[in-house]
Amino acid sequence: SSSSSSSSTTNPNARTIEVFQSMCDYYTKINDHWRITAYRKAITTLRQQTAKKITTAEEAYLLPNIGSRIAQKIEEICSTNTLRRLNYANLEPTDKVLDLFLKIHDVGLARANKWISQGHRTLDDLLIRANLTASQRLAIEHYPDLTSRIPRSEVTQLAAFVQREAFLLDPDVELLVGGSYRRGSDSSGDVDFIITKRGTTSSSDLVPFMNALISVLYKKNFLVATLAQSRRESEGSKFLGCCRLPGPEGKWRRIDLLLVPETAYGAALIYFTGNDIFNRSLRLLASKKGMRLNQRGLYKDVMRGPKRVKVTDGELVEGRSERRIFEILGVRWREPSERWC
Ligand code: DCP
Ligand code: MG
Ligand code: MN
Repeated sequence: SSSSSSSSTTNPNARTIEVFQSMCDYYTKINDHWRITAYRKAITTLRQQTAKKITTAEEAYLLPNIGSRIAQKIEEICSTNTLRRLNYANLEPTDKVLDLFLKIHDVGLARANKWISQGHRTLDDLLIRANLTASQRLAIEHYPDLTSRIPRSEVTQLAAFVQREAFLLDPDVELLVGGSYRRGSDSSGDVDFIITKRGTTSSSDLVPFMNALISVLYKKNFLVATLAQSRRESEGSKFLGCCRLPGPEGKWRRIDLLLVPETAYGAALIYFTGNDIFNRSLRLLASKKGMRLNQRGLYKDVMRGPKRVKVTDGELVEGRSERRIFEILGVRWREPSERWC
């Protein structure tokens, strides 16, 4: 998702950004493009206000890309620490149910509306009466855990646990946490591991390692669920599941393991560092230059038909190096912390 909270450099507007992000997540789920854009632009502006907390509508309105309605919301957040609109009690009854269902991991608008049309109104309704996949059932049973964000310090601990076990299996394998964590976020929706090893040319080279890692992490009671898994090269080899820190306090957290050959590491780093908007703009830029960027590499001589529809794949120009991809695209290097959109 696009979720992210404040930057770890503790921006004085962190709370406002966090509330706006929740609004953004909600509007993303219900496909309200106009509001998504408005909140995203406001978040970008607030991120740049690193020296000053914006507290009044007047000063907010003077900033770029902030209209009068958003400006009023900034003031409301600063005086009440929240937004009435965000408060569960102020949503329309049908909105409340929709909001509840949309927060279930991997549930979109179509699925949520279908459940509502079938008469379901609560999580218990779903657990008792709806036809659920195993993953949906797990996501609902662990709803409070899986819908709360993971503090940065906990992501660091979760990462250390995985990295330790990985090192014991194969010290040459590299595991890096991408996603919002690599962008410096104070909290994350999940933990995104990008896994590679020197000398690999296909993600299937890493599948035996991943299988061994998953098995040992289950044995240590760190992994608690598998939501999806793919070992095929075409879809990218990955594992999506849930994990928890040892001890009674350990909450269920979403974890993604992505296997990447060294030959595609740079392109994969760009993709899995995000954010999604930043990725979209880099891809569009590549396409305007007659190239194509995806999580495997930057390609040239891509044949395109009408409406930029790709006809041929083209030839790989660069996959290994993140920096080289930026250079070839002709864009200045952006540190992960500068890739918020
Ligand atoms: N990504 C993308 N397009 C998507 C989904 C993901 O480009 N539709 C990329 C960019 C994301 C990265 O994958 O940054 C990881 O996806 P996440 O959903 O885990 O998003 P983040 O890590 O950025 O945020 P969160 O803190 O919510 O996990
Ligand atoms: Mg993530
Ligand atoms: Mn993820």
